[in-house]
Amino acid sequence: MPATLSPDPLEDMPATLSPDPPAEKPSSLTPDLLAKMDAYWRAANYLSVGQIYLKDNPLLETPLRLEHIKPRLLGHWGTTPGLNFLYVHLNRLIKENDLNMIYVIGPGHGGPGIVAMTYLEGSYTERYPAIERDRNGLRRLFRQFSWPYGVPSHVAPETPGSIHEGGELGYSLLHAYGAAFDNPDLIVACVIGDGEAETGALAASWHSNKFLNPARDGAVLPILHLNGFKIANPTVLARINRQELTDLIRGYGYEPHFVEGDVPAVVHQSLAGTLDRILAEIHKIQKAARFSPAAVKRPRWPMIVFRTPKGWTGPKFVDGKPVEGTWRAHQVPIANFKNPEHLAQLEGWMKSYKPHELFDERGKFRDEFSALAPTGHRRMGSNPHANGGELLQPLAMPHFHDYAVALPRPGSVEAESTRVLGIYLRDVMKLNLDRKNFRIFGPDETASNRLDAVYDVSGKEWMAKVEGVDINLSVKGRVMEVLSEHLCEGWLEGYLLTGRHGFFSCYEAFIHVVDSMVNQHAKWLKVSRKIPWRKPIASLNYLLTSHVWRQDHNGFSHQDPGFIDHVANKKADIARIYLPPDANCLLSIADHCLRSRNYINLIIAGKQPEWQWLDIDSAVRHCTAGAGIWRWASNDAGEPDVVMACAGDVPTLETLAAVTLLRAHVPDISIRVVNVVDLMVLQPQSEHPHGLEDQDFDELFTTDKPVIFAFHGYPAMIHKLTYRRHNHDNIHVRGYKEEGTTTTPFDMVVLNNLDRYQLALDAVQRVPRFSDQLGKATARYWTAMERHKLYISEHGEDMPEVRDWRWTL
Ligand SMILES: Cc1ncc(C[n+]2csc(CCOP(=O)(O)OP(=O)(O)O)c2C)c(N)n1
Repeated sequence: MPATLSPDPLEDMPATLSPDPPAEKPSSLTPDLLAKMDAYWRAANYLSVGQIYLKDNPLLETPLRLEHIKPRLLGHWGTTPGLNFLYVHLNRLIKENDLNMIYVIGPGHGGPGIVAMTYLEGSYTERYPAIERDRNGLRRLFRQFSWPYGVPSHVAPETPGSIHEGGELGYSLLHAYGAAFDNPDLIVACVIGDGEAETGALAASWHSNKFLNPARDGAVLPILHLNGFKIANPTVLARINRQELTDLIRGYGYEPHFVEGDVPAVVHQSLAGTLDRILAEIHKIQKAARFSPAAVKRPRWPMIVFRTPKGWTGPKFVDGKPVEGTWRAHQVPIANFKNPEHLAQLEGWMKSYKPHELFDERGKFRDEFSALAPTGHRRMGSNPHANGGELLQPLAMPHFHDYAVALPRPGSVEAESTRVLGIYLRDVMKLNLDRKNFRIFGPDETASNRLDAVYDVSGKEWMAKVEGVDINLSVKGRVMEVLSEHLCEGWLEGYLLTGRHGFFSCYEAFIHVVDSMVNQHAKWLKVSRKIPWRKPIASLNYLLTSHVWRQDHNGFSHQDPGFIDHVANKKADIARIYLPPDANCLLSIADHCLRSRNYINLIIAGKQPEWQWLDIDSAVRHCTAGAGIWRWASNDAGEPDVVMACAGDVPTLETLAAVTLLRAHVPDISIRVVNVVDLMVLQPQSEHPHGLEDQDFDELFTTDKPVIFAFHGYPAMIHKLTYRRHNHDNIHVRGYKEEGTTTTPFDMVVLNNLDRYQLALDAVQRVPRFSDQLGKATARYWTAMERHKLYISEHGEDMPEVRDWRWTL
């Protein structure tokens, strides 16, 4: 579906800025409104400081004493007043314009601020009725913060209105864009810490504007929170000159609007005016795009540079050292309350917000101020987009059996598993085009991973320039391709967290780029499960292909199956790992994963032509069980000499080839072949819900026979999963041991001792009754190895007996 126009008008646009662009002009908040908004901000700041410091005396009705102070002071003040200031102003914008808006906070350590704001607007108490809107509620609100079994210091899943924890900096803008995709009425205000902006993920995130279509998607309003400092250092963006910063932001395709200062009244006016102008600009962009979607152009979206002091309104000096406007404001500006001056200073600081003006005698936020907040779902703490499960609609799914590879018997047909899956995904896409709730993500690899059938129904989203040579680019694409695993992951997370579905395909080795992001998402899911009001969201589905065993052409850099280990460390109620041995199993697994909720599903499958083993009915049975004896490949009649186990497509092939070798050379050997498709069946039931009961495990693997286990990943994983099983001492695992290079596919398995000759030798070696044959078997092995090495050196490809091998038993 090639795009026929170039939607990018920015390419030739000269920068028109003067060397020192003027700050935004003040606007016209009435004095009354300004005073009330300032009071609202003071209330939020008061509650933020209260949460960090106090366990009692929330309204300072008696002089502050040591016993009112928390014994452990945990929290971050520095970013909080800025976040609060922005929230108050976004509230005005929402209310005056009836906006559908959510707030993503990059510096998630500003948690006390968002808790305070959602408390003031009432969202918090609706989710947590014990935190009432009176003196008792305030006391509990303060006490629970960063308190054992209370609430975390960050904008956590517990925080109403949040889709972004922000503990690990770098992903705010990605989550914001993910939320905005396919949500045309939504505006996502996204605060980016100026420290956060130094991360690689955030630096690349600005380019998300080349993938957002104003006709179809919502808007993201990036707000760079230029408070100048990180924990202990200045930030880069605060120490380049204004023109350089402007050029950088314009270079990313945004129009910066500067709001700066440290005099609240001035900044209030400036921000209000700027937000009004920006909203008008957003509406203008959207109106133009929606008026003629076919001619949509990439706009220059507005963004805000919000330069205010770190720790604004906090203590200016503590112990003679400057705090407000410095890195010292980052966490807890005043500590060590053994010093009586500090107690007085904290009390003075808190009283500077004039709490008695803000809260009535019962501790309730006064109506004249609380009336400033939006109501119902318009409150950012109650917007259903920030609790995506509330909006989640199941996908319309094709019947996956219809895409099955037909095979008369095991090993009689070859197919590329991911290509088969691609046709199925094409139809998942097609069936959900109207619902606008499914996207496919990949770092420039959708076609390489053989999923290109999806382009028949949806192009690749692209708002930048299009040239004649390009194919499948479209301003309406639902396939998201950008060479950044960070961007793919972050967009997908944002998309899922706001109640939609997605699928991420990636080269196996490079998914590690997002290891840490996966950690964060897994943590989010784990915590969310225990929060009754957080509704389940669609699972995060990975297809890892172009995997370790078939990266022979790209070499060592592309060979790493360690993501399995990474995901396996996650909580059992989150992590699922599947190794379908063929296309029909892959279909069955993918269908299951797309229907599942709240999981991280890891699927690993090859894209090369491979022998197919199971017809679709057998595949469904096998995948439902998670592991099973392949009777057609076994001859054990219930009492094997050896169990040949395998997990992963290439290990399955090598195992079956080893079986044919053994049956040829050791005619009376009795072999059982067990294939594992759901890796977590290996764990005990007590550890993972998919874990087999011990008795079922023993029925597959026996209690006393040697198990030669050929595994896709690092061998230690199998030992880790099975160490409590009866037969563990007898499980001998072959897998990837960090040997690789640019070589033939078969040499890859040879280098790692996962090859059929090795597996066959292992079997003979481990069965006591064949000890007299070990010498001959070992000689056979070395002869085969010599033949293999000589052959590939001379011919550059694998031996015919390997290339042409097929299942004949
Ligand atoms: C990826 C990552 N690295 C390091 C940290 C530790 N850390 C927490 S806050 C912070 C400074 C953040 O600065 P900024 O983004 O400017 O936020 P603000 O100044 O508004 O607090 C750092 C380095 C982190 N949370 N995440």
